[in-house]
Amino acid sequence: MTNRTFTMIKPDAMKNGHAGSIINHIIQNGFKLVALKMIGLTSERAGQFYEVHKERPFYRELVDFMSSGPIIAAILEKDNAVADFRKVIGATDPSKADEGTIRKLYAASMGENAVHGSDSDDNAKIEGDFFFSRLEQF
Ligand code: 3AN
Repeated sequence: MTNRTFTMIKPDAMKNGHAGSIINHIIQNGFKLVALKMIGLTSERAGQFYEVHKERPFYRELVDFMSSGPIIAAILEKDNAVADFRKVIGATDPSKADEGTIRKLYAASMGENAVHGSDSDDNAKIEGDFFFSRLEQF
């Protein structure tokens, strides 16, 4: 599957009231929603999701943050979805993100950076399946 990616609207953007604007921004950039849910991650589930970053110094901070409030998880469809969505969200560090990107518009810091976007087709599939059953993926 090369035309899908996975995203989360993170707790900072949810708390700051940016969820609606971010979903609209995503749709306006040509992505179609094929799965969507609002969900609270426990620290255990957040830890599993970010398992690949387990050895990084920011892992605990990241898990605590991602379990600090509800998120919106979604699967998005578009040609070249993974790469195009990374362009739409901007750099991991919002201060380095290009003008008009979601992180430039809505994120405050490297840790609390408003949105997640998968970094490969394989991870998009793994991450989408982490949140959505087959019946929830349209
Ligand atoms: P991206 O989300 O742009 O793919 P990754 O995969 O390097 O970035 O990092 C995953 C997540 O870990 C980021 N979205 C961010 O929330 C967090 N993170 C990355 N680097 C740092 C850091 N230096 N300090 C705190 N959190 C970080």
